[in-house]
Amino acid sequence: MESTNDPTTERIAFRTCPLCEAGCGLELSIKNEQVVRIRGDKDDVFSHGFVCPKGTTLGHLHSDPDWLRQPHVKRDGEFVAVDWDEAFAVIEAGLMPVLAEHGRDAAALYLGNPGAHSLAPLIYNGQLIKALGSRNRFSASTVDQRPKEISSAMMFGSVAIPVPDLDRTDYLLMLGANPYASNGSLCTAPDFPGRLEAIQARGGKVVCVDPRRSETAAKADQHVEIRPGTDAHLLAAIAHTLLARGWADPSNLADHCTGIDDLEELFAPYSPEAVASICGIATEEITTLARELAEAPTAAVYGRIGTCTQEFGTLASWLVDVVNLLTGNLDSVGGAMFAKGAAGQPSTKGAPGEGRGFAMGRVVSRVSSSPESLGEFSVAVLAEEMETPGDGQIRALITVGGNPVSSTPNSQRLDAAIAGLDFVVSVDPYINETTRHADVILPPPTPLQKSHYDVALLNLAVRNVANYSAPVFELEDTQMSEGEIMQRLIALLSGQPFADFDASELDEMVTAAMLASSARDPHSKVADREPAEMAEQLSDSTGADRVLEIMLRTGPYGDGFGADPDGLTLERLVDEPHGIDLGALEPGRIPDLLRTPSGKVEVVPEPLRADLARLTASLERAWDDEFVLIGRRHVRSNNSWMHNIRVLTKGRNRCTMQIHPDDAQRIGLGEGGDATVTSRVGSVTVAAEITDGIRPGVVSIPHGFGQDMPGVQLSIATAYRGVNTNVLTDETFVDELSGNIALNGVPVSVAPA
Ligand SMILES: Nc1nc2c(c(=O)[nH]1)N[C@H]1C(S)=C(S)[C@@H](COP(=O)(O)OP(=O)(O)OC[C@H]3O[C@@H](n4cnc5c(=O)[nH]c(N)nc54)[C@H](O)[C@@H]3O)O[C@H]1N2
Ligand SMILES: Nc1nc2c(c(=O)[nH]1)N[C@H]1C(S)=C(S)[C@@H](COP(=O)(O)OP(=O)(O)OC[C@H]3O[C@@H](n4cnc5c(=O)[nH]c(N)nc54)[C@H](O)[C@@H]3O)O[C@H]1N2
Ligand code: SF4
Ligand SMILES: [Mo]
Repeated sequence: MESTNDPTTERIAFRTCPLCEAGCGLELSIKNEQVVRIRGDKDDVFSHGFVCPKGTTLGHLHSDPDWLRQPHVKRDGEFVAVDWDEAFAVIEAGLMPVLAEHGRDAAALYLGNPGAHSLAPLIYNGQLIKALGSRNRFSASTVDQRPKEISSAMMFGSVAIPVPDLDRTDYLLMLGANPYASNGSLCTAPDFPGRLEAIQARGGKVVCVDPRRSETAAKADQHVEIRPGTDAHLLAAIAHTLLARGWADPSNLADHCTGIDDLEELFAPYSPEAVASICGIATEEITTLARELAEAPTAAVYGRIGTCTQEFGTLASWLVDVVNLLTGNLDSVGGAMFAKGAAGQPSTKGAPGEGRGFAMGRVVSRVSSSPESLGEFSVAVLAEEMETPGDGQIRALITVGGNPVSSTPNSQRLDAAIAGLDFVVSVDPYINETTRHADVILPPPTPLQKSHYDVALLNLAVRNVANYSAPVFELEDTQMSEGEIMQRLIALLSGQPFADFDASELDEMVTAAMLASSARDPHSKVADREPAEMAEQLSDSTGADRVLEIMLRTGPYGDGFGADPDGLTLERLVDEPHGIDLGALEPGRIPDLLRTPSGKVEVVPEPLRADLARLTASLERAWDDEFVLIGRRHVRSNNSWMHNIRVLTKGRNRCTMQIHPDDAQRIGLGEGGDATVTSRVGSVTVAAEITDGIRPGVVSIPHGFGQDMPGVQLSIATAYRGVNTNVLTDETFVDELSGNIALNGVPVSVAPA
């Protein structure tokens, strides 16, 4: 950052955009402490100047009058602004007695999506979980990527998710992803659209499997208009074809795999003929996809939200990697590869090529025995755990950057359940659908007031890069850093007397613990070193930055506290505001990255073998729902929380129900006419958008709208015409193996309102 003391002189600052997974570099022009312009940072080592409409609005977000700048507590049903000491005192007085009387499980924690994009939650959520000590932990992951995490962890032993090698592949088969709108997910690739066009420009092919002609499908070389929820069938048929025709060649990994030989028999029932009418895809088209994947010099299959948030989500996620393996493209240049982030990558810790593997369902939920995975229960059971009396009933809720009332299924039920709780705390900047129920809201500073490093997303990137951003603006007097908010919450939950809170003492404790644990790890580059000697070498970083510094220095590119003087440090990153390029993804990460007990890729994990029976049974199903509901995203939205930015919401209504002309005509629905959509759990009335860009029998409504609930204080968002599609999604319609919600393929009826 160029600094000047005269605020009227324009200054330039660089930072990573935290809004979506692309992590674009931004160049901000600032005058009089206001953002006057944001554009893409053309020198960013990864995004090279790309920016989307959302990224340019960070200044608007920063100055949004509805973004809370100090804590709020509810008094007589109204929110009033208070200072931080008072806010924490109210939490102490309101929450701690609930825990004392009913036990720690009486409080639930819900961690939302911005926690994957914000350094403090990334660093402190784990400690918050420990300090709370409740089994009732939930997150947005079970309305998102949990199936992929599970299938990867079962195959590779830790949550190491392969990403398509976009910049080198010759053939990309993408299912249930629309990066022209989303800018990519579980695949960090700024300017994802440009990278797709580059595949085409170098003579490669892009195939998009989607029930809608999404922006991505429209640009692809081929659009496969699949029936929602049948990606696992399609992929199993592709695997079947590769094996039956002798096109499979997994020889690059054969020595490191166990179970490959079982695949042919397992997929025997899935001939293209057997699945064609289920998927709504011609037999020859399926065979051709298999042949093209096998013949392409390099090819990658990539599945995203449409393949996860559906009935067979874990199977579909697993099959993506099975097909990549069978075509010889797993862990291979141009195929599906593993990123090696500079910090926070589980597969670079511990002994290479061995581990304890992955287990789930170690505990089950109290009311309906839903299995835990990665330490959490599915949000499917959040409402019932609040409603059902008895030992272990949830009576209090802590949300950190989450809006479950908008984002999770059967919203109206969860809304009512949260309204009945004894105490709610939200670490959140807005008074929205969920936080309107809070007794205390602890608002974090705006993105431009925080430091940033993508601990999670850079481990899913199509290049190895590291990029740190310093805060652009200082905190106002009434604000507290998100890290300190979380540290104070952690201290309070740990029973530390409030007056004794000392952030620097906490930093020392965390530092000592981290350094000691690295020194104890015989595979770490600081094995057997003296923690105190390393601590002396630390910069003056504090809080989350301090933790990041240790992660970077002990990480795969780190300086190891002097062991490798050319290695990465936080200070080096601070000096490179455009980021540091650490090179293209490396092939041959297997077997070292494996953490399975066998030391091999578990090609057919037992739970997936068992779940295949469910898929096989579905081959006999009628598949004749009148209508099924799916979602979609628009480039100007960001889940439920960016509709308060006027420049993003102006223009045409984007919260419409897309429906095919034949369907609209049959039920007597005109363009723009109101349609009533009804599912098992709820009903909404929404404007129809008639388009032949959607499969007959399918309707699509985007999520994240409907901010007009009483008590919401989002002046622009509440005025927007829109409905909450999660009033329709159904908490009992899940991917059974993972418990992940099937947000797509929900049976609904549609009629003119
Ligand atoms: N602009 C914008 N960007 C975002 C977000 C946002 O809200 N707005 N959210 C961010 C988040 S949290 C995430 S997780 C990512 C998600 O990123 P993506 O996975 O790219 O999500 P979508 O853009 O919703 O695209 C999903 C596509 O799947 C299709 N689909 C639905 N059901 C099925 C099915 O059964 N099978 C197949 N094959 N396709 C199906 C839909 O029609 C849609 O086109 O986006 C991130 N980026
Ligand atoms: N029907 C349907 N539903 C869906 C989806 C879908 O495709 N279809 N997609 C699902 C997906 S992929 C996801 S990830 C979830 C998202 O689910 P959630 O994470 O529950 O919801 P978000 O809309 O992302 O809300 C984020 C919350 O964080 C707050 N916030 C914003 N920035 C910050 C910050 O810096 N710090 C803190 N502490 N808080 C902040 C916002 O005010 C908001 O309350 O939604 C899911 N819901
Ligand atoms: S694509 Fe994502 S990261 Fe890039 S500018 Fe847009 S919102 Fe920000
Ligand atoms: Mo997500």
